[in-house]
Amino acid sequence: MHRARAVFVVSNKVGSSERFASWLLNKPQTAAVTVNANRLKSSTAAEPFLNGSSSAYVETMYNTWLSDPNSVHASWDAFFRNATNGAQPGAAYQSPPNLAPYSKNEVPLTSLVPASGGMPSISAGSPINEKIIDDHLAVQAIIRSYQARGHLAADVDPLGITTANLPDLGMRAPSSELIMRKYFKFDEADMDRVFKLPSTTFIGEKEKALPLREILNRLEQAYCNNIGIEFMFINSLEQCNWIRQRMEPPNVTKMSNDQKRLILARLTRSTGFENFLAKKWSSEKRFGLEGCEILIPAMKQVIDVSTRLGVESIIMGMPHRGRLNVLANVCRKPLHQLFTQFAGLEAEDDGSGDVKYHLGTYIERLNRVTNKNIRLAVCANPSHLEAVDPVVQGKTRAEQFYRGDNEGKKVMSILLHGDAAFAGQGVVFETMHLSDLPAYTTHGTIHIVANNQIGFTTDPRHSRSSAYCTDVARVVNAPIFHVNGDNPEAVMHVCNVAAEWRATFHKDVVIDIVSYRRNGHNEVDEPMFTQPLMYRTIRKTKPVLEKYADQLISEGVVTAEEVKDVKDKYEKICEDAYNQAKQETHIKYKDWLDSPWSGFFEGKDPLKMSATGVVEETLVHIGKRFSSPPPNAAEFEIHKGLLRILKSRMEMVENRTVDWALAEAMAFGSLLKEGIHVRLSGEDVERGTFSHRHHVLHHQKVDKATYCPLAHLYPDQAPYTVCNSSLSEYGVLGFEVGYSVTNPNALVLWEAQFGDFNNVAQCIIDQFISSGQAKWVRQSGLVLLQPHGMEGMGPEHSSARLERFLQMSADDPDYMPPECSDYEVRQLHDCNWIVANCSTPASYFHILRRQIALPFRKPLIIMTPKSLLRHPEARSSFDEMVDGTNFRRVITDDGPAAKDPSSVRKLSFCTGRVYYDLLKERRDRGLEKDIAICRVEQISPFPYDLIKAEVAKYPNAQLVWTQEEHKNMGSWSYIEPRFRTLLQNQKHIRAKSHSQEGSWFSQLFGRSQPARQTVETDCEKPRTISYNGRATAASPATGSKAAHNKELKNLLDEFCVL
Ligand SMILES: Cc1ncc(C[n+]2csc(CCOP(=O)(O)OP(=O)(O)O)c2C)c(N)n1
Ligand SMILES: [Mg+2]
Repeated sequence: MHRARAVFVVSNKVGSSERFASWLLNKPQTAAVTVNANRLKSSTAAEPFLNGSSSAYVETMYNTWLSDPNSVHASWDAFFRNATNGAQPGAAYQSPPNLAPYSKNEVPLTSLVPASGGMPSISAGSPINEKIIDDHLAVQAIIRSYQARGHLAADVDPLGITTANLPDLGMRAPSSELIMRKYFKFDEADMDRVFKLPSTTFIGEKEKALPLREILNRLEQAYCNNIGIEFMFINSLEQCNWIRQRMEPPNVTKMSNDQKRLILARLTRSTGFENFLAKKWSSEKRFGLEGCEILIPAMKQVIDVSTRLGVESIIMGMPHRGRLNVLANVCRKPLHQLFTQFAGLEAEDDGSGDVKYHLGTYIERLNRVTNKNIRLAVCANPSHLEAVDPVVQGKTRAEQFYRGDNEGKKVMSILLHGDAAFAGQGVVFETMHLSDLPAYTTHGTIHIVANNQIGFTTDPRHSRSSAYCTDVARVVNAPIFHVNGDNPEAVMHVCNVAAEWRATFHKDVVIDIVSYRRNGHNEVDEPMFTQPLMYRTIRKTKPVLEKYADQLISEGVVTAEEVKDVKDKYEKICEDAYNQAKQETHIKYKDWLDSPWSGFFEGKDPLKMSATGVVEETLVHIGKRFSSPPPNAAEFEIHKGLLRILKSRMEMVENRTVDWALAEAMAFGSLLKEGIHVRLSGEDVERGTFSHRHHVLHHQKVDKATYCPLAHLYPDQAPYTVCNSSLSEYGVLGFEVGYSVTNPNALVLWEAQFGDFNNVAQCIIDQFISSGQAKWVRQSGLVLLQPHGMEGMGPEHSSARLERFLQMSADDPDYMPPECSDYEVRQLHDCNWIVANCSTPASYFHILRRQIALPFRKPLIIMTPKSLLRHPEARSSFDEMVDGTNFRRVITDDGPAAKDPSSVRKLSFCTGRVYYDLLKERRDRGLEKDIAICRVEQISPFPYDLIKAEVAKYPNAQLVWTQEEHKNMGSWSYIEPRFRTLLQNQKHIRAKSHSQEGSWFSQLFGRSQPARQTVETDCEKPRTISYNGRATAASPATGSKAAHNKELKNLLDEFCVL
């Protein structure tokens, strides 16, 4: 608010009724038409429409008339002619012909005539007095002014300070006079004149006209009391009227006694909870809600109304402030579970856990007010403020999707924000921009800002350049309600309206609870260091519970005894839970899960993976459908280039081969057939950045007529969604994380336009994808498709920064897991994510399908190709995809080198597209017998078992890792220590396997070790692996094509050195 307020020269605050009365005092009149007054020779008193604000207009008209009398309206022409011809004062004006019938005017004109002022009276049929029109226009302008800018004068700050650190505390919002009335002058005598109300106001309720005094009174009440509303920027008149209808009529915020008692009870719990924690754990950080305790009753009110209007499930995201209180009093999470978080107990289950004010929860319970069942989830979130916003939206969208809730009537989201973070974090904007996109909308989010007018130690004037912390919401036309957190009834009214708004228009809405922070940023912080004056005021401010209790006692709604009784009862509840918590010996992370997958894990062997190959008939069916134009091809005209693409696809199907796009379509299609929902999201994914995918065919003559073949493969298939996203990485990737955690039986993929851009979403990658399961026991099978490859396209179109993903892989480089039959699945089970760089379409097909074949879910990061999409050798046969085939973590050489391995002089490992460069070079130089190439398709978790066998197969070969990335990038720093471990371990394993067969294995896995192949080598000293690739660099790729080619040549030359 600081900016809005600072714009005006503020005067000492007076009561709202005095406030508007003060500016009604008559000011000296200024001369009406100054420049040409003499020439007009007409008295302004006798021509009253020349007064005040219209003078500039009259002057302009006069000057225009002087240059060309025909250029002004006939009425002005007559007036100026009469005036310059010396008409008597008051006689110059001649009314223009009446253009509109008066039938709609239900107020007799005579009643609108001013009681005094010496104007001629109106009799039926006589011309309308100009002053009446002007005054009406002025009143209309004032009404509009209140509607548009009343919020600037509203009394929404419980501390009554303009900004947190203004020295002259006690300053209040600028008066209504300055904001709404500056350009309109009325006398005290005008106050009792009746004015007809325009159709754009509802202050009159059933009355069509009101005295000016009452008009102003009601406008003050509606717009300048404890609620400030921003809504006039909304483009829809219907929506503006809807808000006016709910905010303008007198007494709209009035509550029944029962409602007041309910607010008091909820406020008692909210306050009591923080007090209890403060008493028991005085030096623990909990980011308490003190100063904004009304947040809890506010959320409950939003939930009550939304439930009454049909919502059954609410997904919430919120930051640290008041989070424990929300879990306790909004979600009703068992208090003893909350209290055990303070006890420093060990966890019973796996994971590294998170601090207590980040954990999520999921609760299904009866809403006692509406008597309906409701599901409430608070998403776990990281410290990174606002990062959870898109995740909540994705989860909400997914839940709506699975329930078939296409309009968002059953599932909705609530996002809570801090004032500083809401204004400062760009992801808020990105999330807002998803709110109305067809494949991302959640049909309206209720945003609640716990606006304590401070961010850690920073005042608003230093933390934002906008008037309000909520200005970001204006971009999506969301109405914004600023409300004084110390007026509980005003807060509840705003919550009612916001919930109804969401249910009516299914659009975002913002409730900005202006409040304060009674303590420091956390309970051990000293706020007086930085905000001494603000905190002096805070110390003098009574807690809202006390204020409200006093109010209700004085109104006779409750007695002091009742107030005490409610307080004592809650304290007893807390005390009992505290004692129960003391009995606990362990905490369970599972108690804090925000997305339980009921039924998914039950009865499953956690190490049993289903097959990923598919019967040929299915491949053919999907291939043909995917290669065919729309069924109504005669009418549906697609682009000629696409016809060619479809034709070549069909030829591939007939030849039992696939390219990248076809393999992807077959993976998606076969999963859809199996009832797995597939969703592919990202920038331009429908066509594909590289124009290879074409999942949506566009009619060339009919706008918006499209056809998506994969959505029409089988009559009973699962739904397929492919959607171009907004140009956002952070927001959209967060969204897909949320979508992916909702249901394990879905393949959710996000594709970066180029992998290079994934770092814009780094926070989501770090905070949710790589660490989410460890922190919150929440699994996600999300797939990140990352176009990657050094193809001379410069520093920002080459590298998905594979090294970063690998660095975050949590497998220990010094530990080589023992071999066993289910090695692959065990490794996958234990890793935090999978990182792969596939070199063949079949590999891509299998790894996508494996995501669903796994008995658990892990994120999958795939480096995907660019030039390989069309590379003639990057094709796979159906033979590599049919029943009985599987994902090959490592693709070994099967050429001449493999026929005589002991003669091979070099074994080069590599991953991804560089394989094709190596293949060509080896062929061109006739080195196929001398160099073996082994492709590592799954880089992490590192396939020790397969690589070990491959190393052993070529006992006399030097070992090399060839990569196209720079040395400090790509896979080298990941694979090098693992190769070292593997090469050292070979001897060690063989020695151990004779003496202690099975013992350490059974300790680890609880059963005896399966038979395994031991590899004999002649090496006494461990072999080593050397590096072949680009040198280290700061930038991922050169911008010079020549330098690129030179670098590539060097690495290929080096590759061939024997
Ligand atoms: C992205 C990010 N940057 C910085 C921080 C450190 N930080 C934690 S709380 C906080 C202040 C937040 O202020 P506000 O949003 O107003 O919430 P409040 O604490 O006042 O409720 C900051 C800067 C963070 N958690 N996340
Ligand atoms: Mg704040």
